[in-house]
Amino acid sequence: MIYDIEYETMPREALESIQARRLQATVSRVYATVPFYRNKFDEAGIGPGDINSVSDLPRLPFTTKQDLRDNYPYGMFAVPMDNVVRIHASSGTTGKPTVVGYTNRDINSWAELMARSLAAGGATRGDIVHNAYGYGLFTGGLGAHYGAEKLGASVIPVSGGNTKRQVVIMRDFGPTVLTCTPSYSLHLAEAAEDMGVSFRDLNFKCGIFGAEPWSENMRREIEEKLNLTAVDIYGLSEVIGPGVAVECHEAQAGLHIAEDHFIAEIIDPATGEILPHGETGELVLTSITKEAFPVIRYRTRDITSLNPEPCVCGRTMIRMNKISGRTDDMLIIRGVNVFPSQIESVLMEIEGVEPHYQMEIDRKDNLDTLTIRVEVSQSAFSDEVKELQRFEDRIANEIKELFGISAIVKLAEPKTIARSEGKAARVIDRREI
Ligand code: DLL
Repeated sequence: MIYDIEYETMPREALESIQARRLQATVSRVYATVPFYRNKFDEAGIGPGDINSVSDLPRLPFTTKQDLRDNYPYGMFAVPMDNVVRIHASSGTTGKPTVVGYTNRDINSWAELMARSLAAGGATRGDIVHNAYGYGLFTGGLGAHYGAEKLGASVIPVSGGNTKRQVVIMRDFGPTVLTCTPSYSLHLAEAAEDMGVSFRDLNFKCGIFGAEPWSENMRREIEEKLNLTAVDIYGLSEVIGPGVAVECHEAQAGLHIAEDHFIAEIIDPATGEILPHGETGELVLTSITKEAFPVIRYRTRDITSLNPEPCVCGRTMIRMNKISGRTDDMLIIRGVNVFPSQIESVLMEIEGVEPHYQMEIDRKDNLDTLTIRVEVSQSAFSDEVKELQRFEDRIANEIKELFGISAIVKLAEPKTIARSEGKAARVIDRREI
């Protein structure tokens, strides 16, 4: 079902004129209300009057995570606190958290976007949504919650954690839609199995999974284990939260960006140069409807490409490919660039390997070493040391062949790698550089 048929299937020309008008209004407003933007624009010698169409966007300077940190906590807000009704923040694992605000109208647009996203994933008002995204400062829980209510579905606000209790709820309450991180969905599947509950007997038809990168092979694994259709949802707190882009269940091939609210560009992360459609680079987003916390050309650090091809679902909004990683989680191992998701893809191809793994990077005598700890299924986990050795060698060889990296592969016993309740921690980098 298409939730907002008018906007989601709007002819491109009409969409672009709406974008131009909204962009102009946003630029004028941030210039008038946020000293950071006014200074930046002045420095670049550009004013709101110079922005007349979407093609003028590249004339504006970028905004970075550091800029948001420098204005911690409320310096980037474009409305007085009186008009702010909600505050969220990013986790801040790499420094000060980023604080973001919403007006009443922002909350409403976000709920609309999430209603659209859930509908794109296959949900309708008759559904029961088991929402296991974390509630709190993280945008996942409340974002999906408001969207499910807006859609008219029934939402179970279970949040993350307390996994056994979640399985009981899934069995007894009959939810039909699952919302959580892809890694947590697998944790739920495993817990259910341990408790003798089979997903084949549950009522789930679809899952809307995001907040962390996951490969196509991981999707297959999830669809198989949870017996549902899995779609990818993308977003980030700085821009609004989840709902910036979502896959449609009809095609499951790329995430439609909500272009009536956000304008997307792809740039070369090293030079800042704009790349044409189809080329891979860093996603840059500009919000064009937000009131409390507008962002102009925000560098997301997420790596993807844009696909303007029409989609079978009828939506006209451009698609972005699955995020392959972040500019800051790209591993450079002895000079070779590789994203954790590329290694995940290789692992998931191998029979007997479970979707639970961790990469550890160390530096010994100035040489980087990559150790991949990966779980194998009970049946593949054999006591024969020779067998295990062969299995490890096979994985190491595949990685060597594909990426030219020598990895040390260590098979882990089933259920020994820590499970996550939110975003999975796949990489432990112990190098001190
Ligand atoms: O993760 C918002 C969200 C919640 C999205 C629930 C989807 C579902 P942050 O905590 O600010 O917000 O983290 C944003 O997470 O820049 C990406 O690096 C990563 N990310 C989010 N969605 C995806 C995805 C939420 N579908 C950061 N695929 C982003 C890959 C994702 N990475």
